[in-house]
Amino acid sequence: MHAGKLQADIQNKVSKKIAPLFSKYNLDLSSLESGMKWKPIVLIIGNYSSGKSTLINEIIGTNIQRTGQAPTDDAFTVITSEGTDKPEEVPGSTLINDENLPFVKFKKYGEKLTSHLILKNIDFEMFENMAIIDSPGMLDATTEKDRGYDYMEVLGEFAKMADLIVLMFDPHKAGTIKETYAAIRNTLPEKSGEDRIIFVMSRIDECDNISDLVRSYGTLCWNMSQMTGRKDIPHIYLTYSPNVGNSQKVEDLWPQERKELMEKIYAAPSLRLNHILEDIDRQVNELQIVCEAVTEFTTRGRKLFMDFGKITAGLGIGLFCFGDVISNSITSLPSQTLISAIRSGDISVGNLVLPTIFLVATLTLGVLAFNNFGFKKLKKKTLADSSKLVSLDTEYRRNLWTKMSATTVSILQKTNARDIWHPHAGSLLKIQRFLENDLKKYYEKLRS
Ligand SMILES: Nc1nc2c(ncn2[C@@H]2O[C@H](COP(=O)(O)OP(=O)(O)OP(=O)(O)O)[C@@H](O)[C@H]2O)c(=O)[nH]1
Ligand SMILES: [Mg+2]
Repeated sequence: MHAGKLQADIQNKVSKKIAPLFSKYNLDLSSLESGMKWKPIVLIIGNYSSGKSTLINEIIGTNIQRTGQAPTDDAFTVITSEGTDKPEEVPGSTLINDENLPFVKFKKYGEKLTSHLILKNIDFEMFENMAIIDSPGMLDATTEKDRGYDYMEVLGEFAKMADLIVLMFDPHKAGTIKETYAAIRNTLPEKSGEDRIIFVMSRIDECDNISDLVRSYGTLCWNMSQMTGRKDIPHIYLTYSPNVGNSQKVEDLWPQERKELMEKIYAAPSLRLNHILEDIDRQVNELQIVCEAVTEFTTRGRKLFMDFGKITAGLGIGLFCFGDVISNSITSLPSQTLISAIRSGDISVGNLVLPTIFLVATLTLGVLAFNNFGFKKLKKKTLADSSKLVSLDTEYRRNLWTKMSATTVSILQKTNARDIWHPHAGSLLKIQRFLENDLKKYYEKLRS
């Protein structure tokens, strides 16, 4: 199936089958929906002067971005091809108000960010189905505060949208990568986020000799192993810009992986569908665990109601049969009890009045007791140990629950006794069917 058609198909299925369930459980699907709306995105981040803009200029073949040795650029620049009939530059204030673009969510970061966001529309065929985002370079921790918006959080938001994140650094500042990585990593899907990031050490031509390069590389690996908590180091592309690098020195001495890096970037659009599916997968699994917990809670609620029901019904039947006997022995009323009427074979409607009142009153009291004591106690007990509502047998499920438990608790806090009759199990079934049938089918289509 053609990728565009498949994407439209997925989008349609999500909005029909899944979106209503997200709103039912008060979960936000907007990031997914806005992500599906637009083109594949490559995000270039890293410390200042690491060569981000130089790399972008090289890809496009013109000096669209300013470059320089000091911190040069303090804006997020989205570069893409929107068509020659569209303006060459679109300011952030327009971008954050355009519902057809995925930038509406940046409104909440305020005017300071908006004035540092811009879209550049270029006439370049490859960018018709792709956008590259150049970002302000990481500064050191003290200068970071001056931006007027939460830079790390914004970086995380951009990372969430991106199909490929190129994390660049140069040999002089190999140690500064840690914070950038931390800011983006926890915004990405648990299972596959790592695949979306590629690490690039640029400007290696500036290393005077091999030991210089090895030292920088070592610093980097050390920082990376601390960040990822893993001993294996992901591939680090060692590159320099052939346009500005000291090519005389480097040609034979240094490795050059610029070509592979470029190919990775060019191939980013093909990752888009896979990422959309991964994001859906992650968010629907989050929805599923919430729904599972709520379903379990209502099941417990119904079981408790049945227990109350059994006791109340027993008491009600007892009082229906013998309540008037007790009343007769105390007040001599009614003059003839139901039992004696049955014995004498002369039963009338009048004999049923008091027993029926007893029965109805007992049942009503039973329901009131459930609503005011039984259910409230169950709710309190459940909320005190909400993790028991779901099975947490795998690491994945435990992480999922850590992320979603607060949402679940806030849903349960709002429930009242009547909600135990809500058909949550039906929603859960729909979610499971979507994960097991629809989503699997899409993954298969993508692979074929
Ligand atoms: N020798 C050498 N210089 C490079 C290389 N790549 C970039 N430069 C130079 O390094 C400086 C910084 O490059 P930029 O592309 O502006 O870096 P940036 O990451 O965009 O920096 P900010 O926008 O400030 O965050 C410029 O003067 C470039 O000419 C390279 O591979 N080798
Ligand atoms: Mg730059």
